[in-house]
This record gives sequence, structure tokens and C-alpha cells, in this order.
Amino acid sequence: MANEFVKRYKGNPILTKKDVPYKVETVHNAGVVKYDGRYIMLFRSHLDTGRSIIGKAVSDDGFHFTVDPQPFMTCAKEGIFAEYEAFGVEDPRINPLEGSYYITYSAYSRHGVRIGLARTSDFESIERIAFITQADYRNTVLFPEKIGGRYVKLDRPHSDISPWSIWIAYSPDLRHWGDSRVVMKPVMYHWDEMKIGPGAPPIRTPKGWLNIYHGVFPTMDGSVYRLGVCLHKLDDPAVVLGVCDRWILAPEDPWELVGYVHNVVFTCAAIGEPDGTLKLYWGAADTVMCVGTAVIDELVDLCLTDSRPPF
Ligand code: BMA
Repeated sequence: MANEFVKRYKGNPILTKKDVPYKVETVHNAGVVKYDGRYIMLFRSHLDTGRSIIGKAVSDDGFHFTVDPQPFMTCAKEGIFAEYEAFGVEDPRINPLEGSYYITYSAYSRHGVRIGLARTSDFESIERIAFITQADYRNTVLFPEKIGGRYVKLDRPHSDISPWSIWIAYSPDLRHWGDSRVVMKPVMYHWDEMKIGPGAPPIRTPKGWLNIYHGVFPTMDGSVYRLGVCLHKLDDPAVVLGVCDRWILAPEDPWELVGYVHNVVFTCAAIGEPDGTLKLYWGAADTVMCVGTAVIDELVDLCLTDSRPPF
């Protein structure tokens, strides 16, 4: 019997390529945020070239979304952004910070994959700011406030000599980042043994920052992507207070098991609600979008009571 930390919405999948008014092959790995009383979703779609663009959808309840007639973000046409986004833009996270919404996205090119930072304040126009990593990095999330006077991000550099892990870094201005160090690593022969990466932007709770991350396990039938939770110390998020030993979500529904990439649940967004629940959004099999709900306190307790060390 599957664990029940995340209750799947009965109407899953909530968004598929059939809901998109322009031609795409997939709808997945979306950032979501509450803006002006509505839910805004920025979702990734593969084109039939195999490269990705980002679309926008809007919802009143967080479950039923309507897609804009045109894509929201395609690869830049000029300058440094064109050079480093030539193969597409992927997996946006929407990070609310100081009244703006910062979008961290994976930019692909012949130089590898790196993280772009863009800003919007109205979800109509978007301003690209900078690349905030070198290659090869993916999965960057920003904390929603300055901590100790600095901006803070989590991300996932690639390494050939160590399983891919979650790192932290700090910045005075969101452009220049340093003081980086590793905060959490995969555990051998565990559900996340191959690699881990930040998922949703961290959620503030009284006991710490809740980080919903993805972990990957290699099998003879390809890799399985699942989701887990850990908790970072509020005033020093480099300290991981606990990592839940078990996953909280694994591929189970038919559209999670089979699709563009089989056996994938992958998150870029979770939204804390006033009633103490959260809405967790995930891309299923890199093909469709799904949502579920969880109780924030239960996830926090899992990190603290059923935990393994971060290393
Ligand atoms: C990762 C990324 C994600 C994707 C996942 C499963 O490496 O490419 O965008 O969802 O693989 O294919």
C-alpha cells in the first residue's frame, strides 16, 4: 500500500497538451504561485523538435487551469541569453521575493545547462536578469526572503565523482553568488541514491524551511523519479535539521508510470495555503501536470521524526 502523505487530486491530470491552444507534445514541470487571488502556472512543453518552451495557465482554485493563447517564454533571440538558451528553456520555478516574482529556469545550449534568472511583476512581461550559475547546473530555487542580510539559493551542480547533491549559495544582489557548500547528499542503495535536486521553492514553517526535493534511483528499466522532504534551519538554511527517510510521492498513476519519460514525478512548485495544507504540483512522466494536497505539519514532522542524516 502506498504511503498517503500526499493526497492525489481525483481530477488528475489537471493539464495536458490537449488544453494548450498551440502545438506542443508535453505539459510538465511547472512553477506555480498565487498572484492577485489566482493561481498562475508556468509550465514546460516539449515542441516536436524535442526542445522546450514555457507556457502560462491561470486558475481560480488551483485545480482547473486555462492556458494563454501564446507561449509565455521561448528562447531569447539575441545577446548572451540567445547564446545560452539556444536549445530551450525548461523547468521554471516561480520564486516570490520582495514583491516580485523571480523565475529560475534551466537554459540549454551547446555549452551545457545553466540557470537563468528572470523577473516579472505582472506575469505579462518578463525581464531576463542574469545567468546565476555556470554549466552544468539545474534545479535552482530561491528562499522567499533574505536570510542574514543575503539572498539564498539551493541548486544542483553536476559531478562525475560524487552523486549529484543539493548545494547552497548566497548573494548580496541576486547576480553574484558565493560561499557555496553542499548541504545534502544521496544515500547509497536508498530511493534517492543516484541524485537529488531541489524541487519547490522552500516554504517557511515555524520549525524550519520545508524543502520538497526529487530523488532518483537507477534500475535496469531506467531511472525512477520520486519526491522527498527535508527541513532547513530558519536562520541558517545550510543546516539541514532532518531528511525524511521515506519518499512522499512515487509514480503510481498510469500517467506517472508511462509517458515521454516513464516513472517520473517531478516538482517545481508547492503552495502553502492559510488552512495549513499545501498544494503540491508535479509533472508526471514528463507528459502531463498533476496536483495533490498535503498537511504541512505532517511533512515537517516526517523530516524530524523519521529522519536520516543529510550526508
Ligand atoms: C531530469 C530533468 C527533468 C525531467 C527528469 C525526468 O534530468 O530533465 O526536467 O523531468 O529528468 O526526465
